[in-house]
Amino acid sequence: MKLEDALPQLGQENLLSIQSYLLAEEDKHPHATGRFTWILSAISLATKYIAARCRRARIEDVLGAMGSENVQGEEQQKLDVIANETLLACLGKRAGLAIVASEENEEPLILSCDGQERPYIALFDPLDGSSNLDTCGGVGTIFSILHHDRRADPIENAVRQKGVNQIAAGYVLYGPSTVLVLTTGRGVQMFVLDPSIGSFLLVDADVRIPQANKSYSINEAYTNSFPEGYRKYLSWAHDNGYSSRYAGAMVADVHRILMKGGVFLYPPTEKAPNGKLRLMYEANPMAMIIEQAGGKAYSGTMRTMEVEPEALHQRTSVVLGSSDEVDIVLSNLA
Ligand code: AHM
Ligand code: MG
Repeated sequence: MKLEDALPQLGQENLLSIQSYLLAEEDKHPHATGRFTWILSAISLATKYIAARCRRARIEDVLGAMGSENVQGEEQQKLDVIANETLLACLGKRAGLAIVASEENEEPLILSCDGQERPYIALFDPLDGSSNLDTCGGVGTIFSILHHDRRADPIENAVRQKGVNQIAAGYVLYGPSTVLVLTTGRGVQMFVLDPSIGSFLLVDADVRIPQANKSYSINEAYTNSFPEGYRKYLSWAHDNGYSSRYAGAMVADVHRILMKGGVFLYPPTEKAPNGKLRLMYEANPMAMIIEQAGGKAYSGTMRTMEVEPEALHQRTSVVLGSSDEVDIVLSNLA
């Protein structure tokens, strides 16, 4: 008898948890120490907790602004702080991590200087698009994992690595369901949180972005302050039957593009001449996911993951999505 024949009631139900998936992957690497799996399991735990807090935010009265600003001079939402502390608490004690860096903290948190036993660095945006929470809109966590370079002096400099050095990247979208999208450099996997059992379950082991879709995602209200090439692209898209969708939270917008195709853009503006989004913990992890799914990701006319970072909180412009759609944008920027 085959296994499938013995499961008439379960049929095709998805019953592979992220933990089982990671352990199975670890098994394929004879020299794996388990530390990497341990770090990703901390992210899974933290984001389950954040999902629960987002869901109860109105009831617990933790919506709205904190009354303080983060390092970027942006107003912090109460849940930005809760999400940040949750990730720091879960990651901060995991063996294997040397440095943790967050959008919400000016300086990276150095967990230990003995790089030997701590080969990894984690960077994250704890709650991207958090102002959406007030209106029950989608928000997310974005993360990037790098190898720790023990030669860096001072040690803080170890975080400044190109996106091509990422060994894993992902995001969690807190929407009608909680979705975790992960890449460890061998394709893109998608998990959905089953709240009734508290596990992220694998629903797609090889996510591919459609090659084209006549859809763009941009804050079009800023059009007059975009560089000419972006205005030219938008005018071309208007004449060619494109539709527009913009949630105002990068995770929600990029997830839609990953699923359905299209292009996400955040160009330079007069207010943010280098772009608004952060290279190291927003643009780079999203670029790795999109490229691993078969799409493209650029900062202006340069591949995002090739940009040499000069600062942890550096900003960048973003053009990412279906390869054909990104090519059309780039042809207008040239
Ligand atoms: P945040 O990290 O402070 O939440 O800001 C990033 C967010 C992205 O999620 C989103 O793509 C962008 O800011 C929206 O900006 P705008 O309101 O200018 O369109
Ligand atoms: Mg953000």
